Amino acid sequence: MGKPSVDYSLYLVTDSTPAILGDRDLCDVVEAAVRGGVTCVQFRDKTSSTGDLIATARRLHAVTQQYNVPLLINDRADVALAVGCEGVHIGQDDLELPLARKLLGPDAIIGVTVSTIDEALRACEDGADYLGIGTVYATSTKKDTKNIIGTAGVRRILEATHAIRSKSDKVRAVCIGGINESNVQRILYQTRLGFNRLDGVAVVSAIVAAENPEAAAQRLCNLIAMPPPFKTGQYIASPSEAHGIVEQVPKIIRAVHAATPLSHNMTNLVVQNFAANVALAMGASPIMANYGEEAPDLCKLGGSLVINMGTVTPDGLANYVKALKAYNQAGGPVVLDPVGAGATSVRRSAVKAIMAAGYLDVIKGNEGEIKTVWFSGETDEAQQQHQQEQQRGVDSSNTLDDEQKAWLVSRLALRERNVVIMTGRSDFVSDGYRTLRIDNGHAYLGMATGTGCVLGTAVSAALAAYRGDKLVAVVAAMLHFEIAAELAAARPDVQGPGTFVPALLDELYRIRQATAEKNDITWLQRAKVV
Ligand code: 3NM
Ligand code: MG
Repeated sequence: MGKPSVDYSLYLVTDSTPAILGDRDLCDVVEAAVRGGVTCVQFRDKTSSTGDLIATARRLHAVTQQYNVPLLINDRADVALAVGCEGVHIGQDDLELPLARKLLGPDAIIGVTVSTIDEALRACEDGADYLGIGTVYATSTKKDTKNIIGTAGVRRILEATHAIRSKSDKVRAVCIGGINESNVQRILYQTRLGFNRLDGVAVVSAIVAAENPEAAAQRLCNLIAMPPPFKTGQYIASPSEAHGIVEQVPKIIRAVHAATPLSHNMTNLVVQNFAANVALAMGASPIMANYGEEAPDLCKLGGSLVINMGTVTPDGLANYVKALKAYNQAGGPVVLDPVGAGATSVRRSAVKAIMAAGYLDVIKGNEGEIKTVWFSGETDEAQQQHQQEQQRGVDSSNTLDDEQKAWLVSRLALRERNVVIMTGRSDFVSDGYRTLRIDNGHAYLGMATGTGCVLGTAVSAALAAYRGDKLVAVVAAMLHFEIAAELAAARPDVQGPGTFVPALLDELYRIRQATAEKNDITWLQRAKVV
């Protein structure tokens, strides 16, 4: 007969506990799910007797056979043998893969749960048909999971196993844990490394606990087949990229001027007024709204969102998450400013929670903040080591050289599939493929409060008005802002940081007017971008 070819795109794992299944019949739920588009079913039941397992698995197999979908049994090769279904799924503490293979034969489908690169490599070497990579996100369905690895962890495993998985008998990969309609597109998007990507996602509660499992499966199927709303035009590499990008800056400034896009700021107490004025000077329409319940309405206005963690509170975090999800769904760009990210454990976990909740088009921070964001997605050991170094003071504010900064922003952007800005005397910005250093700005920017935060607002305005190449929009906002700072500082009436701030607003406005109304872009000659 040979090994059946399996479509892993929407993989259902069952759960018979009352909290998830309710009082419904498991076979009815599975049949509805398969009708809705589930492509593979794993029967997982950790409590029933062997006799009951075999009886239920037989009924399930009758259903899945009718729809030509494979049925795998969690953990129990004996049950799979008794039923004659397509295979098993085994965890790290279950029976060993070579033994399962010996029991079930070469044509059985055997999947293995993995949460580390070592486990994944071993499963591939031992002849797994697919990897179940997890736990992506914490889930109430299974509380004894070992590692929450996020999308960054899934990527690491996909990357490390790509060569071995690509050999003649391809080893497929799905991920599991906390996947639902709100995050499935993002998880597939952020874990993808070109052609190296997941073959599907595995879910329990998103289907089994749904009121209508058929409709839920159908919606998930549709989402899996479509790109996420926040995916916009990809860049086309040009031979002189820095030059090619700077050339496009006036177009973005005119777009902001013409569109007056909404810049929705969830920001800290210190910068609200300043950020609103910067948005206005650049031609955007600011709203300072920290209450998440407003986001589902505001996101429909075609603007963008700034999440600035400067004043983080338990309430604040829930509000950020609500707004982030709303903007992701609407395709509205989101900028994260992880202010003080490494300073306290509350902020470190807030960064993790925000990153787990949605897609951030841009992450903007200083060196320490970007480092914290980076380590928040790396292994637990790497994170602990970083924290110890921070505590020992090894990691004081300026430790990376230019090359390391460029490496860090590009790797983080690649990992998150977004744009990352690291501010400093020189700013570094990257989309993972193109990495630029911007040497504009003025020392006064470091002497007035909120100048870093309002750059996030400036970036949000450009992203909202221009939905093409995100890196170009970001660089436009940075140059608009930093060259305005240079022009302001050079004015004879500016004596120091106090007189500098209002002059900065004036120059932001003047650059916009010159560019959009007089077609005068001489200011852009000051751009120092390499
Ligand atoms: N295995 P839900 S997480 C069965 O990490 C299972 O190996 C996991 O449930 C792993 O889709 C999990 O409801 C439960 O979050 C996933
Ligand atoms: Mg198991």
